[in-house]
Amino acid sequence: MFKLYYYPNNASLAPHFLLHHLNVDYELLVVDKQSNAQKSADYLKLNPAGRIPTLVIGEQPIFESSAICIHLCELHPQSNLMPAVGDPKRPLFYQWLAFLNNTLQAELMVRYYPHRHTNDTATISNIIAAQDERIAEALAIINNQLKYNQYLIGDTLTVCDYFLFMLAQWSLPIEKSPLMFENLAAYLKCLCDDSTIKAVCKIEGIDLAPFRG
Ligand SMILES: N[C@@H](CCC(=O)N[C@@H](CS)C(=O)NCC(=O)O)C(=O)O
Repeated sequence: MFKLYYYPNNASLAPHFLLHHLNVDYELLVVDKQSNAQKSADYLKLNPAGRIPTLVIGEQPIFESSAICIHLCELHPQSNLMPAVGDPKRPLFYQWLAFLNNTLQAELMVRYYPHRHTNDTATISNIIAAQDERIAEALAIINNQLKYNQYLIGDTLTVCDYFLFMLAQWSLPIEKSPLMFENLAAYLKCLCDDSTIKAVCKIEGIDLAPFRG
């Protein structure tokens, strides 16, 4: 039994997609971000970073969404959601997951929590404007990769696609939204028909209509 500490449409979304796709027995435990429950003493025992998500497997808590995804894929190699060791696509899998988690997601975090990156509130709008450009640069790189690839790493779905869908959803309100990139918009529209994405977005109350156009 897996326990996923989550909040709708947060960094728990990619692990949630994965748990659903793997058809494993899992329990969802909401971390009430509105009351800052991610900083409560009990939650900090599981995740000292005080962030969402945390996955608990038996007695073992794991935090960091990409680490959770990799671990779940390793527990379920038959799912083929991560290329096997020795597969030439394996390093590309690491490359793209790192790009998504350490570049695009990191830029989005600054974009949505700008007050954490300045002690002068007058500069917040400048931070947001700068981040919008940096996010657009990352989306352009992804858009280019999708020019000749059905999925991020070729012709099969991997956990990178679930991760990208999560970040694309977060990026929708940004000035140059993912829907303004031709290949990316077409890819996201197709992903909306994925049974896992449909089911999990329904559970988390995420509207897929903007992707469908
Ligand atoms: N690198 C972490 C980031 C997690 C993260 O920042 N989660 C956000 C929600 S999307 C959060 O918990 N924010 C609340 C806070 O920072 O207090 C991951 O990918 O798991």
